[in-house]
Amino acid sequence: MRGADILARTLSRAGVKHVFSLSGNHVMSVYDAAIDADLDIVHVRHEAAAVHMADAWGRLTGEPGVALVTGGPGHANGVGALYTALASESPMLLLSGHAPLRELGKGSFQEMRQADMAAPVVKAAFTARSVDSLGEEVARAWRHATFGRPGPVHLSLPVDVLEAKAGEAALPAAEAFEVRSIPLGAAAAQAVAAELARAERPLLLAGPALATGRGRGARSRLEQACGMPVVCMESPRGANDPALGAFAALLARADLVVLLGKRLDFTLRFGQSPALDAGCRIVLLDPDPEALRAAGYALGDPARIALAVLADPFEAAARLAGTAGVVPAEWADEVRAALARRPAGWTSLASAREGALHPAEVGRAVQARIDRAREAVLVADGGEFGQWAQACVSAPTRLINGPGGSIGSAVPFAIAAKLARPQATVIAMLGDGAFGFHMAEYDTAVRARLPFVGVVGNDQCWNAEHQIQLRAYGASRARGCELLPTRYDRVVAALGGHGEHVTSGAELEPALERAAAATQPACVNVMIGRLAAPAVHA
Ligand SMILES: Cc1ncc(C[n+]2csc(CCOP(=O)(O)OP(=O)(O)O)c2C)c(N)n1
Ligand SMILES: [Mg+2]
Repeated sequence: MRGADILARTLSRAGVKHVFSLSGNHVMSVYDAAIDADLDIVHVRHEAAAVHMADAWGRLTGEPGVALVTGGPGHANGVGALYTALASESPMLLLSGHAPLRELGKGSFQEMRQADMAAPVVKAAFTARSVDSLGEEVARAWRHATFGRPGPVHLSLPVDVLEAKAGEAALPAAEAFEVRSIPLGAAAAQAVAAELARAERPLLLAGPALATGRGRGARSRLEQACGMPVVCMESPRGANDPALGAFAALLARADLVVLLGKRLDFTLRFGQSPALDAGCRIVLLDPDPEALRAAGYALGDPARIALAVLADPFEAAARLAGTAGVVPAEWADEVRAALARRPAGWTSLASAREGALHPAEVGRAVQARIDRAREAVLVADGGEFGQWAQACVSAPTRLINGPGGSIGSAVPFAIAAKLARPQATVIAMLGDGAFGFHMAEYDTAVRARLPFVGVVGNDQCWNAEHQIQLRAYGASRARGCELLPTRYDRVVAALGGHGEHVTSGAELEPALERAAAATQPACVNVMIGRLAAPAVHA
């Protein structure tokens, strides 16, 4: 076998069926090997899209998504998108072709220190050293991506390693993909349960890992045990994420906060008052000692740390579900009510302007469509429109940009979601700015026959930044953030998809219906007003 065969068969042994990829000289042997290893290649139009797809796959399935790109510029194009996967704690692999080891230092074609370039945006980055160790190196990358706090791992694949020969013995055994967890010990679980029992107003906060498909089961068991929601925080807006309703006011009143793999970072204002009460005690459960250290440093006052324990968020949630008791019912009701709170006026919000809809109108129509679907995935992306989407629309499965706060990933996310959940209605709501990043991926969706519905909130603007200009510098200096009333629906139609253009409320529902029924990927291009993101107050 060539190294390329070992790689492809190792992935296949790990259970990989699809690889998100953009071709290149360095990896064509892997394309060849993929045929015999029965790996499907989703061939994209930009390497960053392949990384976003692997990210979405990781979040939805809990198994690492795999992106395969070529060396040098292909790798460089992909690296930027790892930022989002790292912040969202998404297990995935970026596999990049690489100049041959025998030519390093001589000026090889596309020679670059690829692992160094990826290092700041991954859990680990390394370069395969030999064909004999390649299988084990891939398995190690696989384990590392899911171990502890999940995240992206990079492995560079030198051409001469991919082309060298080795025997069957170089293939890793099935056990090589088993990931050991960091359990929450019984004594520690009892101690957390005791803290919870003592508290009057406790809160359970989860990081992005528990918001994924893999986290859902453990989370809901813990919710049942405590009689209270586990609050997933996966927005850079922290407690002010409009999807969390009026949660910020409640957080400020808590007397105990249990962080299940949730970082005590800027999203929690480092635990300081007034975001948290100055007397609020903190339980830190985290698989990463560095995160425990940073939390202690951010908090400043060791007396506020009730407990700090090294544990997987998944394991911790599962174990606590068996030990923790029910929290005071009145408080639990308050938590539920705060999360559900939306201003009463929202149900009737409508645009006052001819030819432009209110984002909340769009949200209501999408919610109605999602409610009629047997299974649905919601993707939200962009600035102010993305915030409206998150505030107005909910779905059993949701993918957002995450704490990294990067825009532009929605189209690749939606494509990967349709591949992971073929039966689901996949709807991506995204701003016109965000749409521009990866609109060429509609071509990928057409070729791969992965229909989804992209709903573009077209305000002809990078509105989130325009709103900053209005607030900080005044209307007369709000310049340079305009876009055009572009017919993105026609762009999608030109790529072989289905396009709808919506300029009035009456057109919206029928257009969404046709888009959802289309056999091709669809774009519903909705002209909207330039509204600031919503804020929900207590
Ligand atoms: C990769 C990246 N680049 C830039 C930004 C800054 N940014 C945040 S929101 C936004 C505007 C997005 O415009 P659009 O998608 O049209 O949404 P709108 O705010 O107009 O509703 C920009 C430029 C970012 N968050 N991520
Ligand atoms: Mg916009």
